[in-house]
Amino acid sequence: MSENSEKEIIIKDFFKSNVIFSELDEILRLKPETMIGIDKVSSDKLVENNIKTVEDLANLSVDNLPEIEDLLPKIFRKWVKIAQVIQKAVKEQLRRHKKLLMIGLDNGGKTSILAVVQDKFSIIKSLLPTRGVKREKLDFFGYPIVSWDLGGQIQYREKLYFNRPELFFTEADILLYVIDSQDLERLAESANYFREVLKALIDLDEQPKILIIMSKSDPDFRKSFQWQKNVESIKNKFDKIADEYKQFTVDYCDTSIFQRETIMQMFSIALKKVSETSEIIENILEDFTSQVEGKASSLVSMDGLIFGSYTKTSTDEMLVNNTALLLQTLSNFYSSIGLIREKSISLDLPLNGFTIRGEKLFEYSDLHIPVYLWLVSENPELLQSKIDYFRKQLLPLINLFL
Ligand SMILES: Nc1nc2c(ncn2[C@@H]2O[C@H](COP(=O)(O)OP(=O)(O)OP(=O)(O)O)[C@@H](O)[C@H]2O)c(=O)[nH]1
Ligand SMILES: [Mg+2]
Repeated sequence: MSENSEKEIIIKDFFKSNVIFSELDEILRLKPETMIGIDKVSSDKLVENNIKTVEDLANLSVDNLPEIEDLLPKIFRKWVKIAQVIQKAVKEQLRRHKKLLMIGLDNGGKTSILAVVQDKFSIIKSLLPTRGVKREKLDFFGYPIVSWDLGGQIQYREKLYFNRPELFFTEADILLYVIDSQDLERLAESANYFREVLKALIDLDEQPKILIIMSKSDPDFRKSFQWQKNVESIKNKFDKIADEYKQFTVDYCDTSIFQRETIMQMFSIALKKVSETSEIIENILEDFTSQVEGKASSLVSMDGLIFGSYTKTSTDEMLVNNTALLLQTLSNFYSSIGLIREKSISLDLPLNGFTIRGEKLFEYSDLHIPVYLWLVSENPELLQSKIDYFRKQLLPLINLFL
């Protein structure tokens, strides 16, 4: 049993046995009567006094409790103290997860991006607008990440998020702000929403890493002049807003749900921004590339997370990363029809005079996700003598990536 689930069971012990919750943070929104020792009548009294949830109870001060008819102060104080213990345990638990906030106008493509990253392609065409906030554990990269997908319809933007910003915008590690690159008519509306979000973050003294995603940059549209114009307008507008609030720097990525690799690359950039070890990984890849006389290298997990790359040009970067992601997709397909996964995957391009090769280095996390080291090289045979040396250096850094 993992440490996480042990703690969860301990928290559950504070509640009556018929209480069911699937997500940790639901606990704080439960009614007081769900706690052991609080009867329905007393709970109703609390609710009448605006103490509607475990969290409301925890937020009271034991030294300054309101007077509630028929409720002994001694008992009331005990409940508050227990609620505070629960609140602390839940918050500690949640903090261990990286929190990923997905924000943007309705219809922007937030929920679709989260579906693609989890390979849930079949749900995309039946997606409805997200109602309120949808929290989900991304059981994907092997790291503890919780996504908070904030439905972008106007009623939530106006009535929910900014009334209690502390419930939504605190302790986020990454903010992905999604703008529909095909819908410039709503650019001003989106920019205003973004500004409101930044203001809320500043008020709360929060500073997540921010990535602006220009969604719906589909392959055909991306080739058009219109796309270039739209991207330029978006960047102009959002750079200006970021300039107003100096503590934030923003980066841009474009994605399309029709090209999974654009979404994987976007997530890789986002996670690298919060990783403790990504810079060291990239230094090691630089050393590796020079020792094996290669052109470019990249470290990629079998589910598509790019931990780091070393390349001299952006063309080489696209070459190594796109090849890795596409050949790995092929390898996953082979594996799905029962073939044994090869330790080495190679693509020769003799007319261009080089080879792109991926070597399996190790597996990481409880999910045993394989990680491949990719190299673009004119002499791929130089790789073999060095691989063990780099395997040893890279494994601990991958385990500590997030
Ligand atoms: N062409 C294209 N359409 C997309 C893309 N991503 C999402 N869509 C479509 O855009 C629509 C809205 O997508 P959602 O993911 O539900 O949007 P959302 O941002 O979650 O919307 P709310 O939940 O209301 O905030 C759906 O019809 C998707 O199929 C994309 O990359 N390209
Ligand atoms: Mg949605």
